[in-house]
Amino acid sequence: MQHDLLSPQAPEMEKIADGVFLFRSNVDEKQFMEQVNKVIDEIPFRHMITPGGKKINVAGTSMGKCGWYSDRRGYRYEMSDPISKKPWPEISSTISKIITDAAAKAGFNNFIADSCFINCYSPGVRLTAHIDQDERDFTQPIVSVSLGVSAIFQIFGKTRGGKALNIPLHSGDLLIFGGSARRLYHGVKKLENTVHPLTGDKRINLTFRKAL
Ligand SMILES: O=C(O)CCC(=O)C(=O)O
Repeated sequence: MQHDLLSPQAPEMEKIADGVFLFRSNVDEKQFMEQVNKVIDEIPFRHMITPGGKKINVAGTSMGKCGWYSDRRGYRYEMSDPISKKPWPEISSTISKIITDAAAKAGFNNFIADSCFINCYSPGVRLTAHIDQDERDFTQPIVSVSLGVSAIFQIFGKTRGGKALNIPLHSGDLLIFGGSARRLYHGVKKLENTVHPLTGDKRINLTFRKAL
């Protein structure tokens, strides 16, 4: 169903599928972008490599107690940046509360993210279908915030192929997937070559997780 965001009937949260909840235009984009800028001043976006030696086309960095990392040694969470040896910048208490409150509205009480991976997509870049499975507790949801250029987020099933549920994500949208959707394959379609006032030709995505 289409909702007019300006009408009083526009829901704050929409259940898209089992375990998948969307909050349209939910966050203050500038506030989140300021947090991203603080992080990249400390630990800039970088293209990691897969354990098999392939470059990951989406550039990334992290904030929180631990950060997701990939190199020849494998996919894992690291307590500090293996290259600069710096601890990952903190998730501010204001942002942490916004994420915890949104998760609670979707039925995931007491979600406290200890890690946030920040993805930076350039035009033409896509995120191949994958499952987030380096975290310890899969009962904890994933909370994802989009900034800048819009993209199509895709949720597949328990296997990589097949028909996807396509969810257009715009700047300021907050998406939660947990419960029965937590371990489904998901990815992002190729980013269009267009610009957004907040990020230029880039899309930034913040993925909040409880990893430890
Ligand atoms: O960019 C997105 O919307 C999703 C990111 C994602 O799936 C991930 O970082 O695992």
